[in-house]
Amino acid sequence: MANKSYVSLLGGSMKKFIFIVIALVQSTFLFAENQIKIGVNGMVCSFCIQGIEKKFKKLEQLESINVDLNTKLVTLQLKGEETISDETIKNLITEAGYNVTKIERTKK
Ligand SMILES: [Cu+2]
Repeated sequence: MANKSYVSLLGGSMKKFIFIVIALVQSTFLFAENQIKIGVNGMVCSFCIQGIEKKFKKLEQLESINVDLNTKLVTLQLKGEETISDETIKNLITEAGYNVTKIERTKK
């Protein structure tokens, strides 16, 4: 019984509070194009994925990386308003032994 009233007390105001916090956090990232999709030719297997992931995981701007063999896309999610130059991306992909076909920058 005590538990139930505690939860219902939190319900309304807590939800509103969480909503505001989420809205604020999202707005700070609105202007950063911190998702980068890179078209990469030559990736065929899990070793290719590992090789590319290894190269990019050295970058401190990186939040996460996804390599998709079907779409031939490497998707980088960067932290906050961090960025990585086209030159750095091309160098890392080339060093790993592949070719960049396109680079697209979007907001998360
Ligand atoms: Cu491979």
